[in-house]
Amino acid sequence: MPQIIVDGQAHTVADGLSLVQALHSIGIELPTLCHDERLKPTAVCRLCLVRVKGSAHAVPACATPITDGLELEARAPDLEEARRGSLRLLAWRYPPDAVAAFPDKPFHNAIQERGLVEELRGASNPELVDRSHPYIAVDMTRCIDCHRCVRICEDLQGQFVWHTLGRGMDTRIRPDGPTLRDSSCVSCGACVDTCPTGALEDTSVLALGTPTNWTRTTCPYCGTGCEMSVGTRDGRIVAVKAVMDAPVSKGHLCVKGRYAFEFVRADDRITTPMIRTDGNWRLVTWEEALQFSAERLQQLIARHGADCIGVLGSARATNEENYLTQKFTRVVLRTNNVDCCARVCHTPSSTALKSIVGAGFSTNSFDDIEAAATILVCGANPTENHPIVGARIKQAARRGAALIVVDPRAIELASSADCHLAIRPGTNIPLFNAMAHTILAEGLCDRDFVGARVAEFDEFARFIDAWTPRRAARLCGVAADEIRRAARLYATGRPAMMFHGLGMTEHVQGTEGVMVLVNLALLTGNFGKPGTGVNPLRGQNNVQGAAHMGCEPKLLPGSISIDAGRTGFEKLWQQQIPQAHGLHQLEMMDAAQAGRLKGLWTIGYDLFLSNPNAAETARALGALELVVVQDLFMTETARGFGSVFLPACSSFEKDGTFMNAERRIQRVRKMLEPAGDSRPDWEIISGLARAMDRHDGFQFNGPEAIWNEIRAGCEGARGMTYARLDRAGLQWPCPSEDHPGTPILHRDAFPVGRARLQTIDYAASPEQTGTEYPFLLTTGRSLYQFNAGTMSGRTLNSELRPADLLDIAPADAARLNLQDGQVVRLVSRFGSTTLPVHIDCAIRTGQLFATFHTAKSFLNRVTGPHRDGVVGTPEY
Ligand SMILES: Nc1nc2c(c(=O)[nH]1)N[C@H]1C(S)=C(S)[C@@H](COP(=O)(O)OP(=O)(O)OC[C@H]3O[C@@H](n4cnc5c(=O)[nH]c(N)nc54)[C@H](O)[C@@H]3O)O[C@H]1N2
Ligand SMILES: Nc1nc2c(c(=O)[nH]1)N[C@H]1C(S)=C(S)[C@@H](COP(=O)(O)OP(=O)(O)OC[C@H]3O[C@@H](n4cnc5c(=O)[nH]c(N)nc54)[C@H](O)[C@@H]3O)O[C@H]1N2
Ligand SMILES: [Mo]
Repeated sequence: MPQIIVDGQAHTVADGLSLVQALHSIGIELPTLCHDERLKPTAVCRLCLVRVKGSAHAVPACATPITDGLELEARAPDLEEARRGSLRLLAWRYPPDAVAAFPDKPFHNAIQERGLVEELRGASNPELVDRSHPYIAVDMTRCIDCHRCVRICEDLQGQFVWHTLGRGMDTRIRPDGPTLRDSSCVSCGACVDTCPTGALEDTSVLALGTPTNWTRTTCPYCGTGCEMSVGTRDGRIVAVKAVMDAPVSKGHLCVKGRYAFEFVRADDRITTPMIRTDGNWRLVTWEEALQFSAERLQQLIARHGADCIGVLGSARATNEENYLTQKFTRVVLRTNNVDCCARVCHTPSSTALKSIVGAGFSTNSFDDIEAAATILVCGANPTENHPIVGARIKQAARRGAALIVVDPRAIELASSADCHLAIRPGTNIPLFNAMAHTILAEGLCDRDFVGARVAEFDEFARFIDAWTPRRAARLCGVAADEIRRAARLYATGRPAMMFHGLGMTEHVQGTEGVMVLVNLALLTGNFGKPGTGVNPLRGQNNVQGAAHMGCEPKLLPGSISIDAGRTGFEKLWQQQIPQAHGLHQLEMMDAAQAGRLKGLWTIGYDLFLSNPNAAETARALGALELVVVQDLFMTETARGFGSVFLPACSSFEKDGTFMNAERRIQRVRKMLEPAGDSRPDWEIISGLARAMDRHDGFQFNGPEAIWNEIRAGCEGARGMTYARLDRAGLQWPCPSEDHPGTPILHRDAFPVGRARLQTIDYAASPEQTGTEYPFLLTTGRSLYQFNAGTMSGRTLNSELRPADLLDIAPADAARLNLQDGQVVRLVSRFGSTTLPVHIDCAIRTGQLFATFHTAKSFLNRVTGPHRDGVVGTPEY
């Protein structure tokens, strides 16, 4: 730890601090109006000037590195006088009311501490006020030209919203549109976070006041796993801030984490248990709801056997809750019919990875983005769906990493890419086989890696010989030369990292699609090293955890097969695990239609809205005798088919852990009391166990006790105590309390020994275009809304994205004489719906793309019945 001498006194300061941070740590607060630790110092405000011994001029502390023995003056009278002078210049045009309203802003602090409040002379100029944005209030009368907003937008988010206009004293910072609302702003709030004055402010703070309490937790939206600090006041969330030392988000958040929290207090949140009789919901007590559910489950089991019940865990709930869900299913209901929405999402990824390398996880970490020389993004749209990952990839590309994007649409990352392969949907196999062909044909394999760790190379080489880029080009619509170029970039720009999404998995060849990606990484030795690997961008906050905790018909907690884990878990639970194979959730729907499944308990999963081919889902759900829905809101499943509603708590109202896409277990912390009579899912499950006369094994005094049972059952969690998870979490596996967790898997070996290259031929989807159905529709997401929209749809995000849209190419729109925004009827072989069109150059002629975030458009009325051949994931 370095020693520094400040104003004649010696101090030992922590390693790795900037000088500004070091001075702060010893109680010296220098005003640093232009400085933010997330940005490179520009030293323009010159308020943090210090005098280093031996140098003639004062230097800005923000740009001065710490060296051991550094001796400096920080509070000498002449330095203080210079600071006063600079602040005075800023003060004369700054409005005093801003300081009174928000005394804690850095600039306001600096003014007050130096007794300069009297010198504030500015007045608010309505022309510089912009209240167009639902979350961000702009008043550029309060701007002091520190340019932090401009720089953070560029250097953290990779957006270029803020610009300097005008000259001299009339210089103003403005968004790149007429208003902030109509600019290229993606509403991440980084500019508000960094603004040292009142120029940029959260509208929620203006309306509800500054927070009085801050709680660190993990974001409830996607699988990136950003940690955030939630500010509350009078029992209500009023603001969210990024956490600087968060391992994934590193002081950044996206619009959902930062702003989309108001759903917790939505008026239509269901907070009392309900039972439906003769079509009408009736409010009941918890005792009645649990007793009723227990009796109905017991009756059905008595009549039809345990396998007539299915249970769906929630990718939105905690690990502890999903662990209890599958334990309840297996030992109380006595069936393996338990699954979660990983099935419709990344089960193909985990299955492909598990079968080839032996572990069904992302192999690397988000920190590898900065280590990779090449990044290949396939069938994923990170700037909208995993925005913090997207921003990090954009910054890596700006710094010179090669970027390859394989996506039918010109997604935002395509504009930063060295190579965008606009593949025809459903043809990943030919394209990636042809890339493998090129790698072999041009001698770009990593011979050493293949020789040491890969199996069946010769068979693969014979097979792949036929997959020439020319042959693939005819199928996938990408020119042969482009395929070769991408293959060369990926194979020679090592280390090369891959990210993939649903454009790989939600296909009839979804699992096989991921397998052909794994082939590429094996051939080029891109495993087990920093900046490499195959990395599925997992969907929801805890979808990785839900499946990993055993909400999977064939797997027990820790993702081990029932055969391998049976003895251990039977001992831990003091109960037998049923022998019969469980059904996955689409098989449950088939079984319901066939009359074999009679009851379903769905926890935090709106399957009627979210599963494909809604007419079929409706027939299945309609055939059930009991549908228990446990959610925050009246989902479409509950509205259409629910028999009992058990109101659950959101993650702001309970404790526990989530597991993100890079296998990181992080803490979730309660900062609000449960709304109304709602309860945490784990308590509801324990309550239902009690109602079914099962006390043993379901009595816990809190989530930590459940977690400790998980640690007892799973070797990979053994070293992760709640105390160790407290900040930043730990990455699975972490087998002992002195183990640091595992950022990179398969460093020296694969769990399977040698990994086998896969020879996979192309099988076209049965769903093809023709004269009657000329358009090929794919469905996906948009930045501002999240999945079923139950949460994001109950926030001001709905002002930013009010409806689902059908993206159509300009040429097709012109041919059909469609105007932007016009509502159209969309008809498929399976159903129809109506929604507005959006004319979009990012999409090719003959293709359509729609989001599925609202019940109003109910996109899954038009999606079809085709499924992945290995694990049943729908072809969305
Ligand atoms: N804002 C927001 N973020 C989210 C979600 C959300 O609803 N909203 N949902 C979360 C969830 S649950 C998930 S699973 C993730 C999903 O995140 P992504 O995997 O990024 O999901 P999609 O938006 O469905 O994007 C899939 C991409 O695949 C492309 N594609 C379609 N067909 C093909 C093909 O045949 N080949 C290739 N190579 N590409 C193809 C599409 O054009 C699209 O850009 O996002 C999570 N994050
Ligand atoms: N057309 C089309 N359809 C798709 C897809 C697609 O690409 N295209 N993608 C599919 C994919 S990848 C996914 S993951 C699914 C997502 O489908 P869903 O899982 O239905 O969608 P989510 O919005 O994630 O909602 C889960 C539910 O959890 C509730 N919830 C939130 N927190 C908690 C909690 O702590 N406890 C409980 N009990 N409930 C909670 C929410 O209110 C919400 O109703 O959609 C699938 N559907
Ligand atoms: Mo998902």
